[in-house]
Amino acid sequence: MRILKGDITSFKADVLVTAANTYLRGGGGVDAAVHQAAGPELLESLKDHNGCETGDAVITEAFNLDAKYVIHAVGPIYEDGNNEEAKLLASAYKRSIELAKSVDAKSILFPAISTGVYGYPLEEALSIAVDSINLACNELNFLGDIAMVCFDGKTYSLLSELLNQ
Ligand code: AR6
Repeated sequence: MRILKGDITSFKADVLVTAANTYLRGGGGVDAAVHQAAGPELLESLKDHNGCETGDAVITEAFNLDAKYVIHAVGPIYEDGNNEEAKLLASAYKRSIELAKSVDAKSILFPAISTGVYGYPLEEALSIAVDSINLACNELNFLGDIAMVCFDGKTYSLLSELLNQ
């Protein structure tokens, strides 16, 4: 897994993952940046979907983004860690890789799902991200390139430490 720093919309890949909410009608954080860069057709195309469960994801075209598809993954809102948050976060990553594989994508960019507005403790969320991505790639035999895009310095340095990079 590679680590990139910056705005996810400034990088190119077959699939760009955004951190969405269950309504799939746009939002703040990384989702706002993705919708802004993709253009209004992204929101239109999401209207074909009747929302998305936490821990699941949906795939759309990428419109004006430098990508083929956008995967809208819904991570958990962190409460106290006793509401299946870890399982749901891991599932959001796994479902995204499953969907990327289903369209034969060769490269995926992930943001740090749930670590912004949804309040997941950063270090724990990054460790779950790394483990669940590795596990899902093995289980699903996904051989493409995966990068985590870190928007801020703290996320970047914690992830670099976790991955010994
Ligand atoms: N590129 C990459 N990462 C970014 C960007 C960007 N342009 N902007 C923010 N991040 P968040 P969540 C990082 O809040 O916690 C939305 O309103 C950010 O620093 O975007 O899963 C949705 O609609 C953090 O590390 O997502 C939902 O309602 C990470 O992306 C809710 O927020 C995730 O932060 C989802 O909350």
